[in-house]
Amino acid sequence: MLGTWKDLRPLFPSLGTRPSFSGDGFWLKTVNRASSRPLAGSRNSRRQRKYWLVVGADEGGVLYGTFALLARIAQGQDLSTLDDLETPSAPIRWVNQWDNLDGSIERGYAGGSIFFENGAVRTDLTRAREYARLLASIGINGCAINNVNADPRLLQAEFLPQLARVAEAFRPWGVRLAISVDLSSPMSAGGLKTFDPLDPQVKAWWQNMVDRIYHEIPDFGGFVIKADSEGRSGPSKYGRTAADAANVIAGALRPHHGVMLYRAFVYNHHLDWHDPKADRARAAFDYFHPLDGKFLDNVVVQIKNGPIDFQVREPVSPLFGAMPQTNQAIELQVTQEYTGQQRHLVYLVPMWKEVLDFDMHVKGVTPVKSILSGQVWNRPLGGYVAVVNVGLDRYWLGHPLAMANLYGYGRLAWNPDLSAEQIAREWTRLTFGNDRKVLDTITRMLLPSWRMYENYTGPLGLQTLTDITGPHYGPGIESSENNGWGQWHRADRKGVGMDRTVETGTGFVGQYSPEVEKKYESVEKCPEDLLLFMHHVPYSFVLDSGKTVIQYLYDSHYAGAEQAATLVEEWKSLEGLIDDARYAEVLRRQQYQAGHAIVWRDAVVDWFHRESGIADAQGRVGYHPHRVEAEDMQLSGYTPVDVTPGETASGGKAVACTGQGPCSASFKWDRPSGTYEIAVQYFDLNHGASNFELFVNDRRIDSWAAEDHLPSDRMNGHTSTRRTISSVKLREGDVLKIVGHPDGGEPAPLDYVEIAPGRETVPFTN
Ligand code: GCV
Repeated sequence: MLGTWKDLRPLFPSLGTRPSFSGDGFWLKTVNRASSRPLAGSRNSRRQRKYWLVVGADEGGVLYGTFALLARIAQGQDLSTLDDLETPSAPIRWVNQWDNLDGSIERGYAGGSIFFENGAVRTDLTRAREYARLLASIGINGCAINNVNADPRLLQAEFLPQLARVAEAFRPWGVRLAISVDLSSPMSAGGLKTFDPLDPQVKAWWQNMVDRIYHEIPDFGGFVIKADSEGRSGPSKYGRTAADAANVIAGALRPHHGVMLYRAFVYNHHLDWHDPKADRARAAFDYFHPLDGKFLDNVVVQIKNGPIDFQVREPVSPLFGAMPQTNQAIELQVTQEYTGQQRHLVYLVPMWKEVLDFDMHVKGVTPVKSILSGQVWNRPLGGYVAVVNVGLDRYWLGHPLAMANLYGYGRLAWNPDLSAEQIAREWTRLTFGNDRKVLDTITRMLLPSWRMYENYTGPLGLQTLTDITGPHYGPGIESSENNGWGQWHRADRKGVGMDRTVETGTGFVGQYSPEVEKKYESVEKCPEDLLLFMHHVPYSFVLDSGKTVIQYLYDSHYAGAEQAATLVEEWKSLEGLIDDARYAEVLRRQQYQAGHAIVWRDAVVDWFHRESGIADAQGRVGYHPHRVEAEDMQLSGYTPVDVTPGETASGGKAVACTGQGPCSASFKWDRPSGTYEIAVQYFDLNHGASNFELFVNDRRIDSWAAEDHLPSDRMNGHTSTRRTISSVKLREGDVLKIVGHPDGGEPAPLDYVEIAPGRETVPFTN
């Protein structure tokens, strides 16, 4: 039986006094109650009936309690005696979508928007409805549907009825609609001459706008604001603060119970990289800390988990410990912008757990999670926001296993004490059923995947060594340097890492409480996985393991690429236990990841090798005995080209078929006969769909199309892709030939062929 406490208590007096649950909380309880009808065959005794009760603290609680009961049933849990009382950890449990009105999604990797197309809200909101149900099933209660780089058109009169349609789709699932707004809207959408928040006309404009929204959407959630950040307009234009701006709008929202989430992602992206004291990591604290206590009670400052920008590893933002008189929400990123864009399996829950459990030491034991819940400083509001960016893709996020992150986010927002493993297991059961092997294998794939990705993309606190001025996907080690964006790792010929100490560096470390500062300030005490975030050290610096920093960089990249390959084997062991469509889709992505991890590995180790001039003690870097470079093959039609950055192609070069084609590249196999695995490394640009054929002598043994949509139209670390052909019998003297057929301006580019004796190699005679 489902109902609120108010409804159910009179029917079940045995429930006793009201339990301690509140907002959105629930109680799952089994009770026995005498039925009103006597038992068949007995005149006196009354039938005892067992009831499963979903008792909500309020209506939201009934909804979440029902999902919780369904989840227990789906996981095959024992329901004979239920007594489970839950209250969510925090009132704000929102998601943000960075959808644009034209239907694209900023940092979205799973198809177009489920909300917008062609400048308007989509006519068909089926997916939006399904999304709301999905969000409700994991306890989410708010969704801002448009990009924080907000389009002012959203506040035009004709848009309101369209937004009301989305709110209607959300409503049955308790998800409140929110939108991101641009602070200059009074000018751009309202025709005023200013958007100075303290101008009375501007204030009146916001009030009027908010009232109109609530007239159409009475349960509207509120606004998200990105201002003075990455070129967005903001209060600084008028010498005003974030608090001035936030409060004017929050004041308008307050009578309607709406909230304002003001993002702390405010920084100068034109920093002077020559200045050793300049530091983007300092920005949020420097800007917001002095504003503590100045925000209205329905303003929540939305703080990214780290001080930079969703890197593979960052320290916790010091701002969490610095605003006792301000409501705070953490902003996490489900969409894997810097963590493989859902082409790489990266289960982020272990990372988020580290952040939420991190003790800020600001008032006794103060983990971030208890600051967010409002507990530490008795704040009325606070909580969680995640940038999700689901799209029209059939699996919502592209990679079917990436949904473990969305599920995990919701579960942590509800209860941050859950473990990463428990969440992985729950999700796997609910998604793929209760088969033991499936459960254990997928859990085993998910749990180490973040560390694995870190190993091959930027360990020791280097942050993701990606192309930061490009799509944030493949390797681009140097792109972090010599520009104003401030994602510096300061690697030079002698050493690596950014000195953020108080003593000699930027002073960032001093933004933490004294206990935390002490730990980070000292190069000896600093946790090694953040060493290079906090300190600049010579490559010869010796770590606890006894390895030098440079050797660690080499080793972790080799280890990471090897680990990524194991995911393929793990997944293959589930063939027949997973439906064909999802099996094939995950396999394709894991095989791709295994190949791209090698691209990452080679680019990073080559770059550091070149920069430091220090050899790999294990002799692997720059030594590829099983590779045949395309530029060294016998070429017909193909011409050698330089690849930029050089470390993203083997030997810095590839070959391209720039004419009509087809072109070919061939070489003679002069090694022992045997059965081998052949890897062909090529570039798959986001335009065209070149075709490749692989021949042994005149026998075609494989063909494929380069038809993926990787985020670049050039040959580089974003587009370098590996095709692996197993169990190929080669005889000494055989000629291997790759024929490339260019298409749509994509010149069937080839980097190398690698034929390694591996697990598959068995002696072959005859
Ligand atoms: C929506 C990073 C992303 C941007 C994003 C920004 C933000 O810089 O690369 O795409 O903009 O963060 O969070 O506002």
